[in-house]
Amino acid sequence: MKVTVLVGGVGGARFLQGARELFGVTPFPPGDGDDTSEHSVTAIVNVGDDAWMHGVRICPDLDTCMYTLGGGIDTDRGWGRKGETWHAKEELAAYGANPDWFGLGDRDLATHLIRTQMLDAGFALSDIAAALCRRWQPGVRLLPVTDDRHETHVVIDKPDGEPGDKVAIHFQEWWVRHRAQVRTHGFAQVGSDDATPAPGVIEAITEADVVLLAPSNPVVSIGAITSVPGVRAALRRTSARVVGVSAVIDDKPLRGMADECLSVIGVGSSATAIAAHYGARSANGLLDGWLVADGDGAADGEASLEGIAVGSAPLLMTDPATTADMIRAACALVGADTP
Ligand code: FO1
Repeated sequence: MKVTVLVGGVGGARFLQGARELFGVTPFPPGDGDDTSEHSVTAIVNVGDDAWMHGVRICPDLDTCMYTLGGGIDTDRGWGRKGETWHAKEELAAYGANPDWFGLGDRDLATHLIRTQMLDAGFALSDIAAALCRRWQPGVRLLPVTDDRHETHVVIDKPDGEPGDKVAIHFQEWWVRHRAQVRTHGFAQVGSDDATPAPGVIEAITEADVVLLAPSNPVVSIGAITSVPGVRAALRRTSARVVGVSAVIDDKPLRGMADECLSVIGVGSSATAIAAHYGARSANGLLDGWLVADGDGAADGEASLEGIAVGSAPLLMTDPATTADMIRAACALVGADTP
């Protein structure tokens, strides 16, 4: 089977651990002769969180997936490297260098330095991701949704401004510095006006046997991915079945601030509201199937989910085997056989 997964950061990485477990994929990139599995898993990864800081390019969702699948992640934080030290961050702060609110780890810094050097040498982000993965061997192919700049910026009330004054800040500042605790008016993808899908992204969608939307943030992860021109159209025309997994349990997000993001765009934080937001493929939306947590409302097939096969399963990704069961249930919803 060819499996394609749209993912963001922490939740997406855990979901990919389950996909790797279920489909038994061997280390990528293919062609090294050691790719013996009959299945392949390609992750289309959000780049909206990406940022230039202290002169290096940071790609949080790509790195979180790479480190998690490669065994280098700090499992308590869910991001950055285990065994991390923060000397460079402390030294930068001692010079008064900004930003001082972002956790730039010493081990993590090496990844950003390699990536920045390769960008400066003219390599595309997707080539850089493949090169970094030769070290980490994630087993899943990690593809940035675009090689172009497509950052998520957030429109907020201007701090210390006049009433009504607004300013746009980078998603990382909103997420890390402000923890979303500022009046927020909207999100915008900033970068190249003509961002295009990275090489292999459209094929990964149109040639898949099944496409999964991971239980990542529906707005700043799945939404940012599908905002890249061409991606939504590919999802609508693929012969694969497209099934999403709810990012909430008991209508509350598991991590991150999905509820904060959803309320900004006027979407409720329930499994039903998120599915209605994604829409049914039969009605110009994204979904053929929608897996919700046991007990969440959408399981009784509310009218707003017309055209979407809805099912329920335990959604807490406590370990790869449990996540594999969840993915098996999601695929079964749309008649996609799994091992
Ligand atoms: N998240 C935080 O909450 N605080 C941080 O200081 C922080 C630093 C950081 C450094 C590298 C990296 O790859 C991720 C980092 N994250 C941090 C997570 C990052 O903000 C992600 O964008 C979110 O986890 C959303 O996916």
